[in-house]
Amino acid sequence: MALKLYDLAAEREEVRFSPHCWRVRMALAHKALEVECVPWRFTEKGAIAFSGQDKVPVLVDGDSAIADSWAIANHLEDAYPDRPPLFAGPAGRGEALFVKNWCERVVQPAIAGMIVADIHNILTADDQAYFRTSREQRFGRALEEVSADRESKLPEFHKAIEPLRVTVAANPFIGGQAPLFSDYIVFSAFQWARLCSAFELLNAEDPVHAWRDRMLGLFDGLGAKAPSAAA
Ligand SMILES: N[C@@H](CCC(=O)N[C@@H](CS)C(=O)NCC(=O)O)C(=O)O
Repeated sequence: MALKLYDLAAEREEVRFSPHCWRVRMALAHKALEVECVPWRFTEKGAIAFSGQDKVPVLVDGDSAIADSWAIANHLEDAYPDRPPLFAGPAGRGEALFVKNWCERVVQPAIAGMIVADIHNILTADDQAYFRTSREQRFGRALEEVSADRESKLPEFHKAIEPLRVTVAANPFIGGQAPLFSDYIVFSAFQWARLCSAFELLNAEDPVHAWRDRMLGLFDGLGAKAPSAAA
């Protein structure tokens, strides 16, 4: 039976922009597992209540429902050991947790500060109301104020991603010669930005730009072909 993934959708249903869902899409492609992606919106909490929580991604694999992108990656690695590995063994799994935490604590908040108003603008009317209220509570000010003057935030962002820059300048991927789940985690933050917003985060000569291009081309251009709301 095909796996089923509840995947965050914009007003245009084909635009799937969640960074946490993208990690899972890439991980499934890495393991060459077929998946049915079910569009889900922020306000459709009832549709994923069976998973015991209220966020996507949620993966349904047979009788199991797994929520949380990290738990899903671990499930895929353990349930499909004969498929290409997502982690470089147990130590690699530990190191990938560092990459996840760095991405979620440093990279994603910095990107959110630049694109949050654009995210709002691509949602359905119901989701816009929910997103504005919940995110303005989180940021303590209007979404438009958060991402105003975003060009001025780029130098600090470029400095923050220096560890990624020197890594992908030395090797084609964070995983070394081939991509691993760590690559999918960080790539998905950039994919989120490019599908929601026309604001370019990276200079063309940045090694991170070249790495993002390599990531976009994987799995027959899965990332590159994804419909964007930012065209
Ligand atoms: N730690 C979770 C985070 C999941 C998460 O924050 N998902 C967002 C979409 S990217 C969500 O579903 N948010 C629902 C909400 O804000 O109500 C994971 O990695 O899966």
